[in-house]
Amino acid sequence: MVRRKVHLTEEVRYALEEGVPVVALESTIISHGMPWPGNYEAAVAVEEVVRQHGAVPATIALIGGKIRAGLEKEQIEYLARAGRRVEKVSRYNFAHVLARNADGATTVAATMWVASMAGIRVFATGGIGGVHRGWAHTLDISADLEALARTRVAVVSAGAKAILDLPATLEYLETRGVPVIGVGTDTFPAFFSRSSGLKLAMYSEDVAEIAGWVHTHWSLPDTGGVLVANPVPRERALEWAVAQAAIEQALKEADAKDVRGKELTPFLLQRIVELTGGKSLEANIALVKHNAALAARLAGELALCLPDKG
Ligand code: PSU
Ligand code: MN
Repeated sequence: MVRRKVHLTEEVRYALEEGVPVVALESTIISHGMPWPGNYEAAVAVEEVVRQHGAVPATIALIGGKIRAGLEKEQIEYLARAGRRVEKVSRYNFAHVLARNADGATTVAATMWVASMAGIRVFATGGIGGVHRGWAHTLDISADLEALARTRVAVVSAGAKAILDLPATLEYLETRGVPVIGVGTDTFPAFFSRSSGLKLAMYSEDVAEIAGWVHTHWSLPDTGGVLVANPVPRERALEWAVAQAAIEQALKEADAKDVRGKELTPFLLQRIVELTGGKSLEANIALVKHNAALAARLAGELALCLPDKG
């Protein structure tokens, strides 16, 4: 059996060979998470933030049946323009997209998988998927949580998306052995808002200290990912009440229209952008950049802990 190879750009290949810090970035947020042309501008800007903080960005996607870590600008533009015409790829449909030589925008779950195949240890996103509200009826639990349980990658996110059942999401992460580390906060961030009010067991402001914790986690057998929870910058945060009102409304509409499964998250995010007059999109872009900066610094610190991949 030949193992599928991950196609790297020159920049990413060189960085991985020479031990330069690398930060993985996902592509579902480009094709399904934000509208054109802001999605293209944001994706390119996020890559730039990673570079400014001393790491090489590796945006991950499936293009033409190839697994790619590191994209050319034209490829990012293609994913941004194509939007929903590009399949949203998680782990369950990853092989199906490859086998058809098709294109896919990778979710957090799929991006973590590719990052780990390529030897990339740090990944920046907006907010991870999690346990959906009403999970007891739908059993809708994002594959992102299973990926965090299984795959050794540190994911920097602004907590989980506020459209979710956040207490249940934290419970699930605890059950599956995933450390959740707050950055400068002892509560779980709620994506558009800085805090959900839910207490975290671990937090620090010091990136080197966080890297040390991640490194120690990976020195133990059978450990998987780590969630580094970095709150949205204060000046772009939505007020809790404003965010909740938009979320409640969007959830009601999704229910009325029977939007489910993989369509649910993109639908809710898009409606919330409309309902907040674009404020949630500004928050989303700001928090992804903020996470990218932290991820680059974390990758730098981890490179000091892990001279060769570990
Ligand atoms: N966070 C964002 N925008 C997004 C997503 C997360 O700010 O578009 C995407 C991620 O790719 C995440 C996915 O993995 O939504 C979760 O989808 P689901 O709930 O269907 O697993
Ligand atoms: Mn789901």
